[in-house]
Amino acid sequence: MRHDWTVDEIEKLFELPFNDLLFKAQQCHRAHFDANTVQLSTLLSIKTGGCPEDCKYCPQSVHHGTGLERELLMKKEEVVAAARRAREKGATRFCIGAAWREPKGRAFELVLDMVREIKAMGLEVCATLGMLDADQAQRLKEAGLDYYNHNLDTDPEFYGEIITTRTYEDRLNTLRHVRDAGMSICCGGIVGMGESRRHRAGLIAQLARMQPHPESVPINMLVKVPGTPLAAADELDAFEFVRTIAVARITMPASWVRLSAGREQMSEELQALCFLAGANSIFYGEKLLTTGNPEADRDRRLFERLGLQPYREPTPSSRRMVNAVD
Ligand code: SAM
Ligand code: DTB
Ligand code: SF4
Repeated sequence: MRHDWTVDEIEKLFELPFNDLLFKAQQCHRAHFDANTVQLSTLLSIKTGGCPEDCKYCPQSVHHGTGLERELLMKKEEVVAAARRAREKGATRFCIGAAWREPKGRAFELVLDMVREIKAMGLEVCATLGMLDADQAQRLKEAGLDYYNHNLDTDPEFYGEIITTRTYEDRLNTLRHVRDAGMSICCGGIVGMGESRRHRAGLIAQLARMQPHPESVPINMLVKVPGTPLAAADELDAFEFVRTIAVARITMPASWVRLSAGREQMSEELQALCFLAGANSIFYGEKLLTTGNPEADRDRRLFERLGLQPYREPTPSSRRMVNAVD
């Protein structure tokens, strides 16, 4: 497994003829995974809106007038009931998200309780709660958290255009704490924010240079939410999105690459191309955090039409598929 990718090399992958790029991605995918299996994670926003950070893409920031209704931290019983429904529908991982800069005080204790209960249901548990210190990461691990999601979002050189209230270094520090605590990392980014291809290559280089690679790599297509500064961002060419997935697959061949936000706005044919490019994980269930996602029934029908199988087993915290070598 390589961890020394340069931005130039990755940009060259982006420049390949589409068919050559997809062929290469398929080869990598098939060397490490069953190419017809897709992992399903269900998201739940346990604390919505009112976030002090200024991420330009995000409907939950207090800095943007999106009209989103703020909600307090959900009760554990409601969260556990949602996790049970997700499990019944076939998800193997439940991911709880909170619109916080970082977790604090009693709210953090309540989240630890939620993690324990969801874990006891036989689901994998993921959380995305903002920045963590070393002690918080350790406590989440002890509560049974399998994955922590914390995205780099974009290239370090473009980052300042998107977020000013938290640095790239802050993000890398949180990821370090998650790794040191022994949890798996879910880390990716967003495309379609007006960044260049070079910036997309730069984001993938940051991820692919991590050692080990993040076990899960969400590639989000910007969801343009009215009221956010990026609401009128130019549409990204759909093939460029597929290329980004393919490049993530080639550079991080044994990671789960997630076709993440933006599926509701995509045709099923485009989603099929993403699976062909090596995406093997999705968010499953009618809602992401605050925006929509395809209905579960619709995804099940799509899987049937494509002969895709949901991955049935929880994927424990280390790398886990056929032939994976690191
Ligand atoms: N507040 C925490 C944080 O930012 O670390 C956790 C929740 S935050 C909403 C999780 C991720 O969702 C962000 O890092 C970003 O990549 C993604 N996201 C948020 N809004 C999005 C949008 N409009 N389109 C695509 N992805 C989005
Ligand atoms: C990730 O990379 N994408 C998810 C998850 N991690 C937490 C969130 C997408 C959010 C899309 C906008 C919303 O629904 O608020
Ligand atoms: Fe807050 Fe996370 Fe949204 Fe940024 S992405 S505004 S940190 S909820």
